[in-house]
Amino acid sequence: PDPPQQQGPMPCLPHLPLLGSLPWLRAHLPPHLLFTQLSHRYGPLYSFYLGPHYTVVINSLPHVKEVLLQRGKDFAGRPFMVTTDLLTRGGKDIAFSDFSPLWKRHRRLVHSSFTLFGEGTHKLQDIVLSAVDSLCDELQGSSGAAVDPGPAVSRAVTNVVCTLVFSSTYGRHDPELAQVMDYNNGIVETIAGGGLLDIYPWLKVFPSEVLRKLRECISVRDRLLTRKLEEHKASMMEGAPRDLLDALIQAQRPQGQRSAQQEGEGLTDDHVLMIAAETFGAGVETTSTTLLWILAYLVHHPQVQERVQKELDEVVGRGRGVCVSDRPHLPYLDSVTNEGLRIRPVSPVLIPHTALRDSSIGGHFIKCGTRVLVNMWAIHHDPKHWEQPDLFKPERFLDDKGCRVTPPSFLPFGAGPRVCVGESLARMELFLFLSSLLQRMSFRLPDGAPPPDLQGRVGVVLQPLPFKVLVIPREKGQP
Ligand code: HEM
Ligand code: PLO
Repeated sequence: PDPPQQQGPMPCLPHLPLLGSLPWLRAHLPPHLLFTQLSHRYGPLYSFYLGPHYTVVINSLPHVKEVLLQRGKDFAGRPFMVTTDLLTRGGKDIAFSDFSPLWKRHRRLVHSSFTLFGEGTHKLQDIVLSAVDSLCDELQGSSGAAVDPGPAVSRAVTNVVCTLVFSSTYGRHDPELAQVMDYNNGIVETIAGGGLLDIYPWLKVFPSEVLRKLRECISVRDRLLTRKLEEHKASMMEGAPRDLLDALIQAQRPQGQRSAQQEGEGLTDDHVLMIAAETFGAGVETTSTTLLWILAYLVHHPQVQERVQKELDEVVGRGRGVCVSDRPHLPYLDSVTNEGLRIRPVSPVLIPHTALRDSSIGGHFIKCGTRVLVNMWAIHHDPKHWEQPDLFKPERFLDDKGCRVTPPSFLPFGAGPRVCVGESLARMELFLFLSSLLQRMSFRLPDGAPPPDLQGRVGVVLQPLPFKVLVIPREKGQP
């Protein structure tokens, strides 16, 4: 049901010509915390001006439902931003592209290609399990020394996505893998550093260190991907796509199935490259960040770790590897994953949305073109929906019989027309990585080391700071 009609105008922060509300937004807090704090003063729905751009911030569940679901189509646009425009060759991707019939077709195409290459097949499971094996070897090789799991986890996740997107698997010291991880990190660092540039696009006429670095990373990415595209075009077999790149190339060609052909309409080489690059980037950053947050919380909560391992021992044992079909029987592990995604959402403020037509939120008129920021952090930490929201308590996602429950205020992948296209892929990966790791080893705080920082650092995703763990191998065979 719609929330009651609001009386009076929507609360708005003070604003000046040109600067808008920026002088009032200069807190020493990351955006999701600042927006949450402002909601205590202005209420859950308020607005401000980012320079000239009128922007509405959503901090409560009924309004989130209106914007993403009930009137999802009204709010499925994306604003123009200098950095993402560079990254995507003018919006030839999925995530940062504004709404258009072409975008819609391409989004559907990506979705169906994922089904081909992962969900529902054994392929993804095999790819993940082989990456997990090398990750386990690498972590267990630390032989009693404290290690930062970050680089090894990123490498493993990068390898999975490289296999899915362009069938490359890399050894630990492969220079191409290092190059891929390097440019990706560079983009992650700069894409959110465009703050002011994205508000005042005319600033790009001035030299900018951020834009210089971003351009450099993009050119490394483009060289690598263009080579992959040429190789794929030369070696691909009709009707037998090996990976996402093959599936996209196939959709470009007039043969293909009728539906795939229609969806592939207007799919230029630029689109193929941008979609592949984005799947790759999204696949790596989100999954590795989530895994590291969960490891950090498990080190803080050894009793949770033990309970996951007890469940694994009972359901799977230690004599064989975990597989996708074990997932329905491991509800506690799923609840730990969910609690990780709740307490530290990868994207605490979703990618900005824009109103594609005149619409309304909470009974307030919203003009076409308005920017809408969905503060998912506020929803995931709202004491109205969560008891002690700042505590890590996986049991929230289980009922008193130990069966899964998913509260409506849990939306780590967003919802509606712009919902994440990688959710089931991500969930399968998270499951296979976490279960295999915890089946084979435990993670402890090294003697004398500080516990992992849980505040993290915000960029385009909310990442944990590097931390060290002690890896303790568990016995093979039955417990
Ligand atoms: C969009 C979360 C993994 C591809 C999004 C959005 C969120 C999200 C919150 C934005 C929704 C919005 O703007 O309203 C996550 C989380 C992940 C994850 C928490 C893992 C833990 C992945 C993976 C892929 C992926 C593995 C691809 C392989 C995308 C794409 C979009 C997107 C392409 C843009 C959709 C659009 O704008 O239409 N994701 N994601 N994500 N995600 Fe994910
Ligand atoms: C990560 C760095 C890559 O080089 C480019 C890239 C593409 C897609 C982005 C991703 C980055 C960060 C996480 C994003 C994803 C699209 C959806 C996902 C923003 C910038 C989330 C969590 O919303």
